[in-house]
Parts: sequence; structure tokens; C-alpha cells
Amino acid sequence: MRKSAWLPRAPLLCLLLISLTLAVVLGARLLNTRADESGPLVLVHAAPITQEGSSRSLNSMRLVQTPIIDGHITEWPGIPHIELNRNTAYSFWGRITDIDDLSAIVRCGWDESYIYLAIEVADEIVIGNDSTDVWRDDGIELGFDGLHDQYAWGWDDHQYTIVVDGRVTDRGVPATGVQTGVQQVLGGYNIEVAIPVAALSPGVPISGTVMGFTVGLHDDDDGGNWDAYLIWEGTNTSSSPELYGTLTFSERPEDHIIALEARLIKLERRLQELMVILKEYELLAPLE
Ligand SMILES: [Ca+2]
Ligand SMILES: [Ca+2]
Ligand SMILES: [Ca+2]
Ligand SMILES: [Ca+2]
Repeated sequence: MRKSAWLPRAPLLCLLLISLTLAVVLGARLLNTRADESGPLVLVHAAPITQEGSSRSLNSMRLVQTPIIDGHITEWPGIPHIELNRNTAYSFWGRITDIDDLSAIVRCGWDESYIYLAIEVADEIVIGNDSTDVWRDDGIELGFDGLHDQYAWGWDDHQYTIVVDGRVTDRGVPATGVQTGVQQVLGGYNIEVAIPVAALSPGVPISGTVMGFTVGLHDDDDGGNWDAYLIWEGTNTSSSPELYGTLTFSERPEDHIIALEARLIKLERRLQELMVILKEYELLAPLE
């Protein structure tokens, strides 16, 4: 009797177990879906990681060898750098899984004519030329307050955007006078930039010159709008220079001497050209 009473209940028990298993599986999927849907526009972190009133600086070194602006960053060993990732950014939005998903190493150098930057970006899926708006694809933003007057709308203030497909804008319109080189590499892409000094400063930088500066990094891994956005110092790269970090210009004494020697050689050549012109003039119109 006991055996026969148990048997009809067995299918019911199996059904109950199957239902419980399905509920657990569906629940887990639902939880995962919610985790994946943490939207790209959610502000995850926007707090200063430096002490109030202070901001970080990138040391810009005088370069004695002019870098070739081609995206091959072989000319930059020994130049100081900053690291931009979700742990070092003042602000970031969206989902960044790890350093291979989105991060960058940024270096800066200068000479009398240009300010140079080399940016190594780690990004496991590179997407360019996907959206009309430059900020929706993979690329970098460079925010400058050249006079360091913390005013955003002067001739010295720029927001350069360089997209991985080569587009370059200044505050959203095609930039002029800025040279860029982009190379896609394994695990990301490299960008080199040369910005005319005259766009940022009324004179040539000297050791100790300081400019307002920040760098932003957009990540698009699935097309359409960006998925993540990092800013080194500040909450945007165009209109709040009071929150930017700085570029501090420096040069080693030996590099200063090399630069002066190069200028002397140029002046000597120019003087020789003038002497030739003067000689020709003397032949045509002898001086009394
Ligand atoms: Ca190069
Ligand atoms: Ca990525
Ligand atoms: Ca300014
Ligand atoms: Ca990407």
C-alpha cells in the first residue's frame, strides 16, 4: 500500500524539481541581463581623486629630435607619461571592464614650433567611421587652456578631437594646422599629434611655462553611440578649464644648448645667403 501511494506522487515531485530549476536559471539570466544593461550614459564616478584645489600635471619635455607624426611612437622613450584609466580618471561614464577595454598612456613634448603628443590607447575592439558625430566612435579629446587663464572661450582655448579613422576637429569643426597620425595596433591604436605653438601661446614656451590641459577618451565597442568615456582631469574637455590639469614645460640644460646650437646654425646659413645677395648687389651697383 505504501509503495502504491508513493508512486503517483513521483511525477509531481519531478515536475516540482524541474520548475524550481527553470526558475533558478531564468532568475540568473534576468540578473545577468540587468548587469549588462548598466547603461553607457550612467555616471559611474565623478569625484576628484586629487586633493581639493590641486590638480595633476603632465611634464612636457623639449624634444631635440622632431617626431615623425605617423602614429608609430618609436621616438618617445624616456619621455614622462600619465596613465588614463578608470582608476586614474577624474570622471568616467559607462562600463569599462578592465584596462584592455579602455585606457591610455599619454606623453607630451615641444619645440619652438609645435607641441607634440603621443597617445597609446588600449581598446580591444576598435571602431571608427561608424557615426557622423566624432565623439560617438573610438577616439581622444585634448582640452587646452593655452594661457592658463581658466577662461574657456579665448583664441588659446581648444578642444581637439582625433578619431581613430583620422578625423580631426576643434570644437566639432574640422581643425586646421594640426597634424595627426593614427596607427591601429594589436589591442588598440596609437595617435601622434603636432599642434602649432601659435594656436596656444603668444610666444615660445620656456622651462616652467604652464598651460591648462586635460585628455578625454571615448570607447565604442558595438557601433552607434559611445559606450564609455574617461576624462583625466575635469568633467568635460571644452568648457570648464578651472577643473583641468596642467602641462608643465621643461627642458634639460643640455637640450637647451642643442636647440640654441641648431638655431645658430640656421642663422649662419641665413647670414651666408645675405652675404651672397650683398655681393651680387655690389657687382651691379659698386659701393663708393
Ligand atoms: Ca612617429
Ligand atoms: Ca573597448
Ligand atoms: Ca583660456
Ligand atoms: Ca572601442
